[in-house]
Amino acid sequence: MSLVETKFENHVGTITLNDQRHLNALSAELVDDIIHALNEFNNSETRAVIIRAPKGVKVFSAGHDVKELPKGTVDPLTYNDPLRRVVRELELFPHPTIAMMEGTVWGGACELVMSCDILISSDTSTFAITPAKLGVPYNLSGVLNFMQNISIPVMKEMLFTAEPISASRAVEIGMINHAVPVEQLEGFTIEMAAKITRNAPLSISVMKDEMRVLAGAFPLNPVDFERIQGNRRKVYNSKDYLEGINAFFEKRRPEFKGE
Ligand code: YXS
Repeated sequence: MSLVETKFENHVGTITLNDQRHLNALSAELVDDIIHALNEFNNSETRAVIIRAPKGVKVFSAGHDVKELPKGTVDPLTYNDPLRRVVRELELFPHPTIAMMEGTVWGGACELVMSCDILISSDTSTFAITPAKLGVPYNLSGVLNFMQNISIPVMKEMLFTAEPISASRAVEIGMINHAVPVEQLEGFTIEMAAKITRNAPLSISVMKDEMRVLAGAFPLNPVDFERIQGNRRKVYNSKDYLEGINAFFEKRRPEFKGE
């Protein structure tokens, strides 16, 4: 059984993440279902896709499925990690995607929604980017993704404190487009999608691709890349990484020693 529900109406596809037992944690299974749904909507009838959770949820997504994170010696965020795969699919998807967020958005789910083109949340939603809480060495393309949505000082604050920020602050800093009262969220999002569907889809598609290519046009020296990968390796081989994961499951505050 699929962990997402899909609907197609008025040229707009809707993908509802529906693994509520696991707080929509981004397991490989949920990600595969999202990617499958995106592929189904990748046709000329589609003019926009909405990604949402069921009405009334407290948690939009709890982020990466921590149970699926390796316990040391293996890079937790490789090229083929579920989060990386779904982020790439969203970035390359030719039609506009709208993240419609009710509830709290955690860790990797922040990156998932930032890989959508337009972000609309309820005014009670919060956003937390959490690698430093778990000791995870976030990867370069993920950090670049955050840089494209958040100014560097605010991004540093979010990454270093791992504390949630409110929807109103997220709008203020330009991280999301709109925060609206929860009872208006669906109508507001559908209206935004309808405005998009009335415009020229080919023009929109090419502009989306242009923005993606330009935003990602960062030259990176191979020596720097190898140095960063080596330093990331030290992080996922560290005692702190194991402590972060263990503390998560033991429901306690981690004690990091920098080792
Ligand atoms: O105790 P049981 O077995 O029922 O399990 C609990 C939680 O352990 C589990 N759970 C998760 N399992 C795997 N991956 C997760 N991300 C995850 N989050 C939660 O679900 C069961 C119910 O959780 P519980 O009792 O805490 O629910 P709650 O309603 O009191 O609180 C909801 C949350 C979302 C506030 C709370 O579950 C929470 O703080 N979850 C972790 C949020 C988080 O830090 N996510 C980041 C995941 S790591 C990630 O995304 C990237 C790798 S990174 O950090 O690098 O960006």
